[in-house]
Amino acid sequence: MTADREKNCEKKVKIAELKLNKILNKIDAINLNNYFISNLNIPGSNSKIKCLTLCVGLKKYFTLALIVVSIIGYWWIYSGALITGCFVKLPEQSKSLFRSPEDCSMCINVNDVTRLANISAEEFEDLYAYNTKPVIVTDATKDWEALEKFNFNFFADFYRNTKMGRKINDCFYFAYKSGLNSLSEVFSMDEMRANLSGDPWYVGWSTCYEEETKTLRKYYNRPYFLPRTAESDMVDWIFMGGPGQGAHMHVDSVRHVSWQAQVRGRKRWQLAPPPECLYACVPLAFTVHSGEILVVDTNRWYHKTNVLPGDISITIGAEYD
Ligand SMILES: O=C(O)CCC(=O)C(=O)O
Repeated sequence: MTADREKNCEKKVKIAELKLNKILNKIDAINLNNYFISNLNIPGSNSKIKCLTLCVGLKKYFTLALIVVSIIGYWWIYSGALITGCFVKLPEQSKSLFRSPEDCSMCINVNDVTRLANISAEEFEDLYAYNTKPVIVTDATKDWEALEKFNFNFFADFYRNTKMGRKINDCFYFAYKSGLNSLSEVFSMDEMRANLSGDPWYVGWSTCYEEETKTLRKYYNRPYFLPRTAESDMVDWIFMGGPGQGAHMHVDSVRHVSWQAQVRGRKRWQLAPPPECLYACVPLAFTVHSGEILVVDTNRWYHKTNVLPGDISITIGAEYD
């Protein structure tokens, strides 16, 4: 009886070993690279082997494709980051979602905009240059040629004939609701629209080449009231367009406070405190007339503009530190 049992047991162990071997063989067959190499030259390989060979081949291509895609993806993200300084470009509107909360002392007791004239750079520095109360200086563009020369055709000629290395569509550009997607589209507009008789439009752009900024700056000066030590980058902003148009309510994430000279036309500004200060502060609204310069921290005040009826609106602006 015991001998029988032992035999039975041995049989079962053998069967188990056989099954295990079968499984191990299968696993070995799934060791695809070995399988591919060992079966590649077998004449008359059956269809299963062919299929496995094909799968292995595909697997190799897949691995290769994955490597190529990873390299291209890495290069794309990295080179983008080198050019723009960031890895992910956020849509303009989403930037305000990620700003840090404001200290509401920036807007408490600010109930209106102050108009100033004949103010020294020292006094301006002490009282206005670096605080958050918006001010308008009314006498700072008196000798600016821009007031006379800047119009749609001036910029159209300037950018069409530019020989200063600026490609017309380089730098920042804002189309707002114009449907004009680049500066070249702006300056290929038909005459009727350019004269504000067709579809309304409003656009903004920055200069970004030293030569371009230098050439434009021949038509306007550094505002006389800016602190003597204040410096500006070689980047200016230009906003241009017709009545009823303007920038939507937004907050900027530029580096510094800016001055904005109304070279032509009149523009209504609405400033709103940041949402977290809505109960502590009041919104402001005022008109900037031709020849006046607004100084405002657009990184802290939400702002919206609207060109008033009449002439085309042209604004030149720059940041200062
Ligand atoms: O001048 C305008 O219409 C818009 C200005 C503006 O939005 C800005 O400077 O951030």
